Formats: sequence, C-alpha cells, structure tokens
Amino acid sequence: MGGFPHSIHFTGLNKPIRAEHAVRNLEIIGEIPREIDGAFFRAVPDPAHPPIFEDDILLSADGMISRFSIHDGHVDHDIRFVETARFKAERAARRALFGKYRNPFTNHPSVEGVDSTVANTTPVWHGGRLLMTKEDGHAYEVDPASLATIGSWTFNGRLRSQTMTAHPRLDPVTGEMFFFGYEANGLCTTDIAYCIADKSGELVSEQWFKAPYCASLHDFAITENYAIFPLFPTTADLARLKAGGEHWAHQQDLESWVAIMPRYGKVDDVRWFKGPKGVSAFHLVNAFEDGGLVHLDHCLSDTCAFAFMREAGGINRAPQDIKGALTRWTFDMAKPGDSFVERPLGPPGDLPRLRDADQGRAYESAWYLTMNPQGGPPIPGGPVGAMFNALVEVFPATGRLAMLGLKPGMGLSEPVHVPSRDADKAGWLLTVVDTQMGEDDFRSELWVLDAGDITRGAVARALLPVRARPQVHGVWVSSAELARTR
Ligand code: V55
Ligand code: FE
Repeated sequence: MGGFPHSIHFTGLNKPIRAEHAVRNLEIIGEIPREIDGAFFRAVPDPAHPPIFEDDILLSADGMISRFSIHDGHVDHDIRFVETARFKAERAARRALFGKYRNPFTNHPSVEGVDSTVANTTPVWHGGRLLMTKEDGHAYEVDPASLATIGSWTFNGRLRSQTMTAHPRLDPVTGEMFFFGYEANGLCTTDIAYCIADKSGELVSEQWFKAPYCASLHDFAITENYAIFPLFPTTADLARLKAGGEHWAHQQDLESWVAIMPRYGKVDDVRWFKGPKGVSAFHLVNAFEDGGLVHLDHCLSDTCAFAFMREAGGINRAPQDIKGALTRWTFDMAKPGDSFVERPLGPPGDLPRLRDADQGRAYESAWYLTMNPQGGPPIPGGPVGAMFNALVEVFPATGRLAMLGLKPGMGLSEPVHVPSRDADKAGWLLTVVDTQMGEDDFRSELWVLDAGDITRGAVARALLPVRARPQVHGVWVSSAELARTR
C-alpha cells in the first residue's frame, strides 16, 4: 500500500509528523517560574512508515522521546525516535515490516526473531537511567542529554521476564522501583513476573506467579506493605493471533480479579479478590493503607476504553455510552473472603497524576483528565480517538473537586507535577494543550499551571512552532536528578 490510512489513528491530531527536531527558545507568553528547572520527558507514538494493514492503530506507532528542557524561564524542545530494533529494521527496508498490533503472525518473514517492541508508552527515570517502556517487551535506555538510544535494557541481562510494564511504581522513601511483566513467558502466557529494583537500578527480586487468564495488565499499585495487581477481562488468545486476529478482546461476561500480596513477600502469599464482570481500568491513581484496609483508587469504566478491543470481543457500544467514575475499591485485609467494597470518588476520566511523594501513601489530592460539559465535542486524537478537554483535581477525603475546563476546539494531555522548592507550596503542573485551528491544523503549547489552583489557567505558555502529536505518558526530572545520570 502507499500512504497512511485515513482512519482516526492517522488523521487530525493523530496525523503522522515523523520529524525529529530541536527547537531552542520557544516563544513564551507570561513568565515561567524560575524554580522550574529540569526536563519534561514525554512518550509520543508516531509511525515512521505507513502500516502494512489499513486498520492499524496508534498503539503500534514507533516511540518518539520528546523533551521540554526548562531553565531560567527558557524552554527548548527536542524530539527523536527511539531507535528500537524494529525501527532500525523498518528504516533499512524503507517500509513497515511488522504487522498488526502485537501479532507476530502478521509480520514480514524477514523480521522473525527481531525485537518487536516500539517503546512508545512511558518515559521512566530510575537509578540514573531514562527508560522508554512498552508493556509488550523490554524497555529501551535513552541518553537523557542527547536523546540518543543506548539500547534494550534488561537490568544487565538479569531480567527473565520477556516484558516490563510501562507503569512501574517508585517508592518515594526507599527509592526502589516496583514493577511487573505480564506474558512474562511469551505470547499469551499467564505468567506474571513481579520485580523490585533497588534505588541504584539493580534488579534485586523477580518472582513469577500465574494469573487466572492472560489479561491486559496495564498498571498496578503499591502501598507501604502491599503490591496490588488488578486484572480486567481484556484477554489474549493464541488461536486468534494465529488466525491473524487482534491481540486483545474484551470479555464483558468475565470477572475482574485483584491480586494483593506483601510487597516484600512471596508470590505464594497472593490473595485473590473477585471483582465485577466486564469492567476495565487502564490507570490507577494510587493505593494506600488505612489501618487494616487497603484502598485502591482507579479510573474505572463499565467496558474497555479501546474500540478495537471491544469490537474483537463482539461488543457494540458507542464511546458516549460508556459509563465510568474515578472509583475506590477497599479491601479489608483482616477479613477472610474474596469480596471488597466499591464507592465513586469523582467524574469519569483517565490519565491521573499523583505527586511523587504521595506514591503508596494516603494523599490529599491528585489530578486527572476528564470532559468539560461546556467544552463542546472533543477534538479527535490520542489513542482512543478523542482528546480530553478538562483537568480536575480531586480531594478524595472531602469529595471536593476543582476543574479547569478548556474552550471548544481544545484538548490536553496528561500533566506532570513539578514540586516547589518551598515545601509549603503546591508546585506546578505542566501539560501540552492542543487547539484546533482548521480541519487538519492544530497549534500545540506547553502550559504551566499553578498546582495549588488549576482554575487560574495557564500562568505561562511556551508555544511550539510546529504541531505536536498526542503523547501517552510523561515524567518530570529535575536538573538535580539529571546530574545523577549514569
Ligand atoms: C495502553 C497504551 C499502549 C498500549 C497498551 O494506555 C495500552 C493504554 C501506548 O501503548 O500498547
Ligand atoms: Fe498507561
């Protein structure tokens, strides 16, 4: 085939850009607070080549690493492809060689055995290394200064799991990184690897356990004493893959499960709790302990957010008919049994951001993206095809909500939090905001918000001279931390 498909995954804000660039001194409106000093790294999927299949999706696009460097009120932007083995093979051939999303049976025979991950989901900073992750494979290490790709990161060859999540959890007190890999023993296997890296980045623990089915295990959570793995019934099937089908199909009639184990304990001590049928969450805000209770706060929906996963499961549901809420599941660890209590905490949404220091602890507030009732129809773009147009701060203990709703024709991406030097101050949020100017014409800006009062809107904006494609996740790394690069 010739060019890019005309589907939502390749048009509008999702129209491929594919250009690596370095822009110095972005035009600034307002004043960037001087205490913001560091780098905002973002994972931006962008397909380097037109796909083999017309129905290809954004989740398959090659990872690009974007960086806003902020010093003394100035902002620079750089973006480069992560040069994965897959990217290099396709670049040499000047065409796509990998087929459908995570289906190796649809790949060109010339790439058999070539690492297929696209490293397009989350930039992770740990142990002085910058990693670009994707849950279907190993992370790629990237040089945080040049953004050059260093190579596949397997913890010095020690990680046995064939995969690593894009959502590790970093303990703010111990500096450890807790993470997992699912399909750890290969395609469609039910093995989950639960791993811990110490604060220097060395793998110190890897244990495997079995899941009741091969679930799309996108995120997990830690508390001071537990590791928590929620399994939602979006499942993989080898026969379907061999027949050229989708990796994932959502199963509306299958139970969800939550595995909870002592975070430094043995996987044999996993306790399984049975949850509602057919529900789905990709992102967890946080988990924490409250006496003998464990609370898990997450972005829950009554079905899967991705249309292609619903359709593969025979579910016909319009996006506007999907119901959800920011939801708390509470587990009483002192009681036997496999049940738990559910209550809503906030409006439906996704892409939550917690202060790093609150990870695994009781927290006062967190932020996530939602829809502004006054924001008009969402602008097309992003992995699910529609951009969020409001940011909310939720205070679970009081139920208070603060909202920044964008105007019609605007959308925003997951924010990062920049702590203030003054511990009493709330710090700042950084988020990329896109505004539709014409049919295929968008303007992209980096907004700086006051984390103590998001309703004020941007306190400063840095204007990109070219449109940006939607990011997935991002991370803030201060200059002090970057000085610890290995
Ligand atoms: C997600 C994102 C992915 C993926 C699977 O946000 C799930 C959910 C950007 O890639 O491959
Ligand atoms: Fe994610």
